[in-house]
Amino acid sequence: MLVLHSFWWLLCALTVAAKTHTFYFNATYVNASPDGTIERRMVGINNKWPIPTIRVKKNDRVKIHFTNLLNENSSLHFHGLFQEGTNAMDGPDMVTQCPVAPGTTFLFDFEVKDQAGTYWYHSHSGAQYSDGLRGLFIVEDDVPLAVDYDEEVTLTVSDFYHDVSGVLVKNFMSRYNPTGAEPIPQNALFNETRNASWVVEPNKTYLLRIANMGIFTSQYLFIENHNFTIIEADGVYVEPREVDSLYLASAQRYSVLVHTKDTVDKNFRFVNILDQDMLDFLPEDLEVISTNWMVYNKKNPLPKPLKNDNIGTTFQDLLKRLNPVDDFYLVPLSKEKLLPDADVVINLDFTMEPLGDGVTYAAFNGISYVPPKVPTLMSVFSSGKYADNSQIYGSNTNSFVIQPNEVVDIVLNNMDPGKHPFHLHGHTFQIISRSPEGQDEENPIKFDPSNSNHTDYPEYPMIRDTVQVHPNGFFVIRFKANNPGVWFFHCHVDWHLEQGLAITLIESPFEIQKQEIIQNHYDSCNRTNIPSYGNAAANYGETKEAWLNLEGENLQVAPLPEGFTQKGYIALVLCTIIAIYGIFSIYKYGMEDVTSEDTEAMIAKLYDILRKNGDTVGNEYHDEAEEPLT
Ligand SMILES: *[C@@H]1O[C@H](CO)[C@@H](O)[C@H](O)[C@H]1NC(C)=O
Ligand SMILES: *[C@@H]1O[C@H](CO)[C@@H](O)[C@H](O)[C@H]1NC(C)=O
Ligand SMILES: *[C@@H]1O[C@H](CO)[C@@H](O)[C@H](O)[C@H]1NC(C)=O
Ligand SMILES: *[C@@H]1O[C@H](CO)[C@@H](O)[C@H](O)[C@H]1NC(C)=O
Ligand SMILES: *[C@@H]1O[C@H](CO)[C@@H](O)[C@H](O)[C@H]1NC(C)=O
Ligand SMILES: *[C@@H]1O[C@H](CO)[C@@H](O)[C@H](O)[C@H]1NC(C)=O
Ligand SMILES: *[C@@H]1O[C@H](CO)[C@@H](O)[C@H](O)[C@H]1NC(C)=O
Ligand SMILES: *[C@@H]1O[C@H](CO)[C@@H](O)[C@H](O)[C@H]1NC(C)=O
Ligand SMILES: [Cu+2]
Repeated sequence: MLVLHSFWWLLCALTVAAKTHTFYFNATYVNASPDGTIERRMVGINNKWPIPTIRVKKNDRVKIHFTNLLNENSSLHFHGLFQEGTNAMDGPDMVTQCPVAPGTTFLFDFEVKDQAGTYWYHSHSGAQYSDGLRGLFIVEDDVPLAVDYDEEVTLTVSDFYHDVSGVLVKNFMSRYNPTGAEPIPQNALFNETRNASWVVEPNKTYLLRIANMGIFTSQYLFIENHNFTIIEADGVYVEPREVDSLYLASAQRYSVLVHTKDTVDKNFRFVNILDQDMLDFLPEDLEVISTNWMVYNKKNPLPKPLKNDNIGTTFQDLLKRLNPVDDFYLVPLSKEKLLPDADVVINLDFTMEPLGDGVTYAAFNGISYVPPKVPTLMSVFSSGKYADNSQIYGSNTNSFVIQPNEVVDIVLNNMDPGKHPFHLHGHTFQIISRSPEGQDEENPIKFDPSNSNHTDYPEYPMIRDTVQVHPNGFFVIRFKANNPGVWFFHCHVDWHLEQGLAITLIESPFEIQKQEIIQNHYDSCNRTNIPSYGNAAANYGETKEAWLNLEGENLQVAPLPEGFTQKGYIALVLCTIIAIYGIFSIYKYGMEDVTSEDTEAMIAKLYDILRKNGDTVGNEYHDEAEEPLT
């Protein structure tokens, strides 16, 4: 009887503890000057920017009445939250829902359930989060952390553009950008500003929750003469690891402990640095180093900002002195063992190339993701017994159907010389293999399935929700299909997502059908004039044939004509550009003024690509090209 009593008491306590947090969020335009150089229009919430940090406890319920008062579509995604049983609340446009149209309200309503750590939320409509619709989402654990600390502090880093995302995407996805060069940010931000001071007390241990909310660039982060002890990555507790710096790709998070010194006689630099390897060219006026300060005593002077020309050494040497952790070697505190061999292996070869409209697209196995006519989750709900046929989700959505509890490997071969952080919605995953950077662009390091066995893989692989692949290298990630839902897997460089670098996992479709999809979803589709019934082409009928009929579906642009190589295409555009030198403003990407050095750097880069491949720049491409490109 006594035992029973305490059981009920405990249950009661747990039930009482789970709280509902209700928010009324109006998405509104706000003028702000994050980097202190220009004022621009940001996307804020309730007329404020930066947007609020959401802080809840494990098992709490969250209700966000999200009203779009912008003149563009919007949405919210809660990055890293599993949305167990509430797939419809995950947020990405055309994957789990229709966009939230201007003037309408969408209710995001879900329980956080059994997960805790540092997460974030952001728009999942186009590249809109680069306009500022991005904030932290912290889930506190219901038990105290195993580590001791005195105070918790949050910190975000991000990249900042002077232009709004719509303009950036238009210039980026253009035939006049033949190498697919991504927009170059104008500044690196620290806590959404620059030149910030973090005032600390001596002899204290701080828990810093850190997120890279940038849209493109990975960043290095360090405090002079202080170390970080990593205890969490992407919501996964890890065995404590002391490092002198961090490297955060877009969307990655860490919790670290920082112990302050006993004395207050000096202040220190707190520095975040854009990974300039990711930038296709370096404008003269771009400061990749952002200096902020850890302030022990306001009366003492702040050390000078680090600049390329005053670091007493070269920038590359500065980076060489840093030893950020290689996240492959972090060990989850849970000591979760390597999952058994995969039941399903999804092989993805990733390339970038121009298609027939001259725009550079990203593709997995030659297929560039194009959103379907019906959000994929709506197709699951409307297709009944045909929901486990991957074909109904379209030929351009890279859709894969997964059965309950299957172990899935995603093998990603990066045939591109860039770094890319990949994110899987609805899951964390084990990183079971990752190659170093490939040195030969013509021969990327590919995963060799015949040369892999258990002993090659870590016993306790690192687990997280966003992982970067090295240039011309590969990774293999593994997870168990224990969370029914339509889950997006995509590069978190949103410029690349715009280029189509995504796949769709339809995990346990018949289990998804048992979930709820609220009327609000259908209203959103109605307001955006998007059908909410049918296959990827919005076709349906009584028969299987009707569901397999994809006539009218959205497809990628046709390829460049036969015989047209990428190099040839670049040469063509280069000729055109040189001919019409004056229109170089298309490369400015929002810089106030384009110096001729920038222009020359871009031309040099284009020439370099051609030379490296032994081609010469000639006129021979002109004639054939005129036709297919207009
Ligand atoms: C940071 O410092 C730079 C250089 O002094 C200045 O141009 C900029 O306006 C400052 N930004 C902010 C947000 O304080
Ligand atoms: C959101 O906007 C509506 C309409 O302008 C207004 O009535 C409401 O008070 C706003 N809500 C908040 C939380 O600012
Ligand atoms: C919102 O999305 C729909 C569907 O893609 C589109 O037709 C509509 O033009 C968009 N609305 C705005 C304001 O961009
Ligand atoms: C970053 O900003 C948050 C919110 O304003 C603040 O609480 C926190 O102390 C700041 N972090 C640092 C390191 O200054
Ligand atoms: C620092 O704090 C610890 C624990 O609070 C204390 O034992 C120690 O004496 C302090 N050291 C100094 C130099 O204040
Ligand atoms: C930081 O960690 C490194 C390696 O663990 C160690 O050698 C160094 O002394 C530490 N530095 C500080 C300031 O604690
Ligand atoms: C399996 O891995 C071990 C350790 O790396 C290696 O020695 C062995 O040759 C591998 N076996 C196969 C069949 O690849
Ligand atoms: C939206 O709702 C109206 C009224 O119920 C209906 O007539 C219309 O067909 C719907 N539009 C779409 C795209 O579903
Ligand atoms: Cu990418």
